[in-house]
Order: sequence, then structure tokens, then C-alpha cells
Amino acid sequence: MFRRAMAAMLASAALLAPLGAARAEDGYQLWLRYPRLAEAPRAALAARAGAIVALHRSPTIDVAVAEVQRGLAGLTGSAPAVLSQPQGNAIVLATVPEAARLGIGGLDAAPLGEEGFRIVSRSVAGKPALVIVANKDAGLLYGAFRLLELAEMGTPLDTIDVTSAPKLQLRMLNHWDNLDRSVERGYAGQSIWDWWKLPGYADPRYTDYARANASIGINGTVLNNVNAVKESLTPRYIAKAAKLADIFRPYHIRVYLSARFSAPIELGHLKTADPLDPAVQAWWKDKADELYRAIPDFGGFLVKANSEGQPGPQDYHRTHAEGANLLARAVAPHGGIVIYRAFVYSQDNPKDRARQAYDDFKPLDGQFDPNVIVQVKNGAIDFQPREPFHPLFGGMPKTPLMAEFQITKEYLGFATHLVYLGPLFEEVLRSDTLANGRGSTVARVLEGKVAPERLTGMAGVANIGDDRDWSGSTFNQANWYAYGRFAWDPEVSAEAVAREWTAMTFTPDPRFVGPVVAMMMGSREAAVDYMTPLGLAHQMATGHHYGPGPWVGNLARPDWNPTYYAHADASGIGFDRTKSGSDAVDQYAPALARLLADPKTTPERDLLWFHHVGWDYRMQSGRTLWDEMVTHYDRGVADVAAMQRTWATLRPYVDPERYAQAEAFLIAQHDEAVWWRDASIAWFSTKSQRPLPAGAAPPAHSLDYYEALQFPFAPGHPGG
Ligand code: GCW
Repeated sequence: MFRRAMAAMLASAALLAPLGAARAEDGYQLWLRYPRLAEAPRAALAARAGAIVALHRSPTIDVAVAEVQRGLAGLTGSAPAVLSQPQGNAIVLATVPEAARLGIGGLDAAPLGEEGFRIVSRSVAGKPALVIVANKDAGLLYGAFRLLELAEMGTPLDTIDVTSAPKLQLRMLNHWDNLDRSVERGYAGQSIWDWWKLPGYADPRYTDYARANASIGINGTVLNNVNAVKESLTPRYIAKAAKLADIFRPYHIRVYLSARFSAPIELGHLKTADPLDPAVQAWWKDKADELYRAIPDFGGFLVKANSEGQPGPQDYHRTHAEGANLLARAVAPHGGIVIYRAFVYSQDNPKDRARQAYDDFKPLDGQFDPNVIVQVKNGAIDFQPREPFHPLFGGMPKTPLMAEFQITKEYLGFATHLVYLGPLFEEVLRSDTLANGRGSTVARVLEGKVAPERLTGMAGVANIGDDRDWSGSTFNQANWYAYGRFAWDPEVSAEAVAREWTAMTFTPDPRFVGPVVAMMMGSREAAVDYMTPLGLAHQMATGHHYGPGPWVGNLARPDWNPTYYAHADASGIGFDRTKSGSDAVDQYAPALARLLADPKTTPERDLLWFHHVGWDYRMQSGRTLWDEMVTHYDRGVADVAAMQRTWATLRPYVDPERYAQAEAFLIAQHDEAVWWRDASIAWFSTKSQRPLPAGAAPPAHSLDYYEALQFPFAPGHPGG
């Protein structure tokens, strides 16, 4: 009786069980879970993966082979042997000449470059095989990861023919990690670098970090915070960085360090750090030589100078180009580079913070050494939920530029808010600078297609910490993943990337993937709506940037205050960046500047970024600006409620652990979206002096209540 009941229960459970439901997981495996495939795709893969053939060996080939073994063990249930002789029914890793020797001709090596690959189904020794071909071992490693991914996604293997090569050379993570393991703007625990125990003890996590990054094509990592301390350049810490470099090397990942500009004074006991001083030049040269002795493939330096109190060349009345070239000349003999940040947020900021980087850097176009690349944040202020693209893209045709995105969500709800950044990356990269006719998109500027450039690249401020799931939530992992995909191909589709990530992280079941991808794709706009709609920016609370603080207007520097950014008064709201204001619109190419000069031809999503407009200004919807603002806040909150409903329907497809975490985080996000909406409306209605549109609920509390909220110990905030 009991047995029969059990059998019936199991049978019905089997009927209900969704395809490939994820097993209980803590998120550590990221998107590299390699779950067992369903019968048909498993058989198709097994028929072509009876062995792994590596025609030559190297540390990189060894890790590629190990990954294929690991992947196949998961996907098919058996890890095949590794052979050095060609045979069929195998996954074959071959350079182009090796493939030719196997009789696999007609493979054009040129499009593969140094890091690209091609995956083809061919017959080897009379049997079907999956052949990964590349010019270099790095390409074979990337191809191995891609093949596993394609197999996992159910791609038909008999006709497979995929070619992929990165469009950018430098695909970097920037860790804002301090040597005490705190992480500036980090919301996923402590730094994964256990500096104290290095180099003696290397946490196995470092290897998994490298695997994860290699799987998405990241090839460089800056280990320490751009707000750098001198100790990173001491022998003790160089030895620690060298240990990490040794671990990352097989994965084709180079190590870089943030350099403190004043180190020659602090470590070298020189009287100055003036870039034109020969003793300073000699000090950096010696330091570079020392670094390259320890790390022969050291990537180079990342520099934040004369920004937010950091030392820099302007302390000596030298330009940023002189500062950059000082370091560039020290690393040039070793093949190193300098990545020099254009995020200059200096003390004496005249009338518009958004103008500053362009005003400082534009005149220097053409003055940087060839091994310097200037790293420009995606927008002119600071990683806001939405910013128009930075006017320097398209503004420095003679200087290699790389884009800097923030993967960690300093201004986007920290770890808990579900905000998929793919649409943000896509929006910026697809923006047309009009710098060199139509189609001069930011993506194409970065790729060097608008003006030919030697160095190309992209940087992402990492969201990685020592939390078990690396990124503070499962959905934050998607932002790390998406960043890698965009750095590889800045023209990729955010939605396609979300699909891949969702399928690999949870399950390829379309009943799950469809709604999750829709939810992810709408999530960034939801955050914009409940935090800073219609072009508003920097309305976050002071310092930690957690929650709303639009009323803050008493801080020493004008541009520390949210009130400075919103410019709300009885006449209206928004920052006038036209000729009657700061004229920052003039920093864009003339064809674009003309459009942005007029509120009617400015995209509404950026309206208040560029214009101060009256509360009764008529929006395209027919509503007044004030009513439209309230509508956006409400829509943001409603969108989060919709995400909660979507997630609730997906419970059967997700393991309980990851389901519960996302469920709890969505509750927090909803509460905070309501808080943002209510606090913002409570404040701005004191300026607009207008009633809420019909049907809109009044804020739950009075303005005093919101203003009184304090958040000591908020994470990621330097100095607590
Ligand atoms: O986004 C701001 C952050 C600072 C950061 C700075 C920068 C590392 O609030 O914490 O400092 O930008 O990008 O340098």
C-alpha cells in the first residue's frame, strides 16, 4: 500500500518535474555548472567526445583540457582520456598548422587573431570529431569554454561551425580591493585576495576565479584599488602579486597594479614626484624593472591621479599626459602599458562636474605615448543608473580610449537589487557619438574603427568578493558574465547574453528562460524609474550612496550635494547644460550637440540631465513634467512588484536555496523602491508645489522621517 502510494507520488513528481531543474546549489559554480544533459544531446556529445586530443601541451592547453574533462564529466557523465595522437570521436585542440596536418584545411587563420578560435565538426581518422582551432593556445582555451557552453545549450553539434575573436585587446577587471581586504564599493563580502596569507598560501578560489574569467574572455586584472596605497609597490606585496600572476598565467590573465603617483616620495624618499624630474623617472624605471623581475608578463599600471584627493602630475603643474608618459616610459621596455583614468574629480571644480574630464583631457589628445590608453567612465559623472555616454568617446581621435563600467552596483541597490546591467552596457555602447558621421557608436570608437588605434579595451569594476556566491547574489553574477561578453564583443546583444547566462546558471528550460530574461531586461529601467527618472542623477544619500538623499544640500563642496545635480526650485527641475547653463552639450559632436541643446530634441530619458525645465513642461505623453516624474516613480515600484510575481511562478524550476535568496532580495528591493519613490516625491513636491496626479498615493511618511534615516556601517563605504 505504502509502496504503491510512493510509486504514484514519484511518477507524478516525475511528470511535474521541469526539464533539467537546477539541483541544490550555493552559487559557487557560477555559470560553469555543467549539469547532466538530457538523453539525446548527451548521446550526440558523447559520440564526438570519446577522447580529448591535444596535439601539443602547454600550461594553457593543460587547463583547457582539464576544463573539457570537467565539463564532459558533468554534461555526459564521463571524463574521457587525453591523447596526443589524432583520433576520431574526440574533441581535438589544434593550432591552424596542426589542423592542416590532420587534413583539416581551408581554415583561415587571419580572422582568429591572437585570441580567437573556430569550432568545427569534421571527420578525423574517419570518425566525427569536434575540432577547436586557433592560432595561439589562448584561443584554444577560449574555444574549449565556448564549446562546452554550446554543448550545454543544446547546439546541434554535427553542423557546428562557430568563429569568434575578441574585438577589444584589453578585457579587464578592476578590483577596488584594499590591502586590509575591505573592498571600496564592494557588496559581496571581503576581498578574495587574502593578502596576508599570500604568497605562502594560495586559496583554491584564485584558480576558480581565473577559470570563471577565462570562460568569458577576461584577460587582465588590476588587483588593488585605484585609490592606491604605496605598500602595493613594496617587495613584500610584489611577491604576493607575483603569486597570483603565476596562478592566472595559464588562464591567459595578466596582472596589473594601481600605482600611487606619489610613491617616489613615500617609498623612494625623493623630495618630489614631478614627472619631469630625472630622479623620479629613474625611480619608476627601477620599480618597473623590479616588478618585471618578479612578474615577467606584468601588464602595467592603472592610474587615478588628481581625482578625489589622489596625488598626480597637476600637483607639479604638469599635465595628465606628462604624468601618464612618466609611467609609460618605465614599463615600455618590458612591453607594459599604462591605463590612465580620465575620472578626474578635482577640488577646484568650477561650474559643472560633468565637464571636467573632457576639459582636462581633450586638449591632451595626441600627447600620450603609444603604450598609454585613457580609461573613460561610461558617463561623465559617476556610474549613475543612467547617464548619457561620456563626451570623451569620439572626442579624442588621436588617443586610444577604453570604457570603464561599474559591475558592482554602488548606485544601483548594492547586492540585493535585481538589476541586470546588460541593457546599460548596450545602451552606452550603441550610442552614436556622430563624431565621424553616422554609425560612430561608442562600441566602434572602442574597437578603433572610428579612428585607428593601437590599444583597445574595456574595464569593469569588479563585483567579486569572498561571499560563497562571489557576487553577493545569483543575479549579480549575470553582470560579471555580461561584462565579459561585452568586453569581447561590444556589439553583442544584452538579451542574447542574458539568455546564455540564465540557461547555464539555472536551466535551459524555455519556460524558465523566457520569463527570467524578460525580467532581467526590464530590471535596469525599473531601477532608473524608482531612483532617478528622466535624466536625474546622483540623488543618493551621502557617502555610502545607500538610498535616497535628494534633500542633501549642505555639504562643503557644491557638487557633493544631490541638490546641485537636480537643481530643483519653484521654477522647475534639471541641470541646464546648454549655452544658458554650463554648456556641457558643446562637448559632444556638433550634430549631436545641436539636438541636445533643445529639450524637444533631447531624448526624454536624458531630459533633466541636459535641461532645467518647468514643472508644467508638456511631455510626449501629454502629462506635465511633474506628473510624468511621479508616473515614473510609480512605474519603477510596479515593475519590481511584477518581478516578484514572475519569480513566484518560477519556483518549480529553481533549487530552493537560490529561489529563496532571490525571493528575499526582491522583497528588500520592493521595500527600497517604495522608499525611493516616497522620499523623492516627498522632497520634490516641496519644490513643485503641485498635487500628485490622480490616483497616485501620497508618501507613507513625512519628509522629516526620510531625512532623519541614518545608515552607519553601510557596506563598501571607505571609512564606514
Ligand atoms: O564612484 C566613485 C566612488 C569612489 C571611487 C571613485 C573612482 C575608487 O564613489 O568610491 O573611488 O568613483 O572611480 O575613482
